[in-house]
This record gives sequence, C-alpha cells and structure tokens, in this order.
Amino acid sequence: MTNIENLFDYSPVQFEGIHHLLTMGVGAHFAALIFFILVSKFVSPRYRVATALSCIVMVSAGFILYGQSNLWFDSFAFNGEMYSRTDSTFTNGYRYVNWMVTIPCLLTQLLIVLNIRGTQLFSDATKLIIAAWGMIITGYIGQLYEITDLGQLMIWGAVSTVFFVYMNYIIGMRIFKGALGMTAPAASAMKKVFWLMMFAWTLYPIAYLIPWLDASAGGVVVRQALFTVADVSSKAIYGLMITYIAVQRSAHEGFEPAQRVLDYITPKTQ
Ligand code: RET
Repeated sequence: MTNIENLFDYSPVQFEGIHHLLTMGVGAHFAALIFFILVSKFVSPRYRVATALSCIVMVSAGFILYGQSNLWFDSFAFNGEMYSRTDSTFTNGYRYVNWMVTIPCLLTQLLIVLNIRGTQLFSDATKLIIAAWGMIITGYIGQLYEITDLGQLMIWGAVSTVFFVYMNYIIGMRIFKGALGMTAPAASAMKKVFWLMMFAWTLYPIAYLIPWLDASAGGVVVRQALFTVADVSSKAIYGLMITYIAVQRSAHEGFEPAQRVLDYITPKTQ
C-alpha cells in the first residue's frame, strides 16, 4: 500500500466522480484513436509516423486508464454511508510504467513533425528519451514514499524535476527554431504545442505533490482530476495538433490529399 488513495473513505459523490473521470479518459483516448486512423491518409508518408505514434499512445493510454478505472471500482465498496477499502489496493504506479512507453512516442512524434531526420533525429530522441526515463524512474521511486516519508517524496521529486527541466529546454529550443522554417499556420500551431506541453506536463508534478499539499479524500479527487486533464491534453489534444501540423506541412510540400482537405487547390469545376 503505497498511495494515499488507500487511506480514506469516500462519499458517493467523490467515489463516483473519480470513477467517471477515469472512464471519461478511456473514452476520450479510444475516440481519438479512431480519428487518427481515419485522418492518417491525409498525412504524407514523410510525416505519417507522427500520426501512427499517436495511435500507439491512444491504445496504450486507453488500456491503462481502463485498468485504473476497474482498479478504483474494485478497491472500495459501499458500506451504507461511505465507500471504504476492500482487499484490493489502489495504485497510481501503473501510470508511471506506462509513461516509459508513451512519453518516448510523444517526443518522437514532435521531432518528426519538426522535420528532424537521420542522425539528428537519433541524437535528439536519445537525449530526450534518456531524460524522460530519468524523470519517470526517479518520480516512480519518490511516489512509493508518499505515505511513509514526505522528505523522500520531495528529494526524489526534486531529482526528477532536474530531468524535466532539461527535457523542456531541449523541446523549447527545437520547437522555436523549427517553427522559423514553417508556413504561418503550422508555425503558430507549433508554438501552441509548446505551451500546451508546458501546461499539461506540469499538472503531473502537481498531482505527485498532492500527498504534501492536501492529503485527504478531497485531495485525492483533485489528484485524479489533474491526471485526467493532463492525460487528455498531453496525449489526445496534443496528438490532434501534431496531426494538424503534419497535414499542413504535407499540403505545403505538394501532397494532394492534404491539399484537398485544407482546400489548398481550387476545384476544377464550379
Ligand atoms: C513526476 C515526479 C515529480 C517531478 C516531475 C514529474 C513529471 C512527470 C511528467 C509526466 C508526464 C507524463 C506524460 C504522459 C503521457 O502519456 C514524474 C510526476 C517533474 C512530466 C506526458
């Protein structure tokens, strides 16, 4: 038992609210998956891997959230007044393990739409993925202490943040430099992607700090809400923006299906 979720009883509103949030997350990711599959034909082969990576992230996140939703449901039972613990134990730890797969995909799709290729792609992706894994592993260790030792939670959280800042620095450099070579709509979307990432990714460390900020049933509701907003923004909405940029770039480079969907070419008969 490592997470504060297991320490409290929940009112029906709190319990069901969390269950609904997690279920909404499942729906959002599977709906986005269908969308990415359908629109991938409008993305030129040069950028299509970016959209394919979104599909992988949607499946991976959709299943983990399905698991979280069921685990939540199984870990508490109604005793006539409140929802209290059963034999099953709730944990957020699966999320961290899942990020080991999804974050490298999110970072690589960014590099692909930035048109970074060859050895540069390999070297940027390696740096970013190593930093991301450092951030996740140290964060995973830290959250194991959230009930027993807040000092350890803080120390591991601080180490994790060093990796996080380094990663954001590289991301910012690549995005703002890359945007210079893009058409206006793509460049503007690219900059929005940066701010979306800064917003959504920062919600995860806030959720990590909830045991310190507000260790209560209400705090747990806030934490699960933060996770849900962060998940939908950093994976589904982010993927939509990445695919939009990919379609814009495809059209600009002469890929006809993309031009048609963006109305780049005037119809021959009218
Ligand atoms: C941790 C530990 C505390 C310090 C920091 C963290 C950052 C987590 C982040 C997670 C991003 C997850 C994403 C998942 C997508 O599937 C590990 C909570 C800084 C940034 C984008």
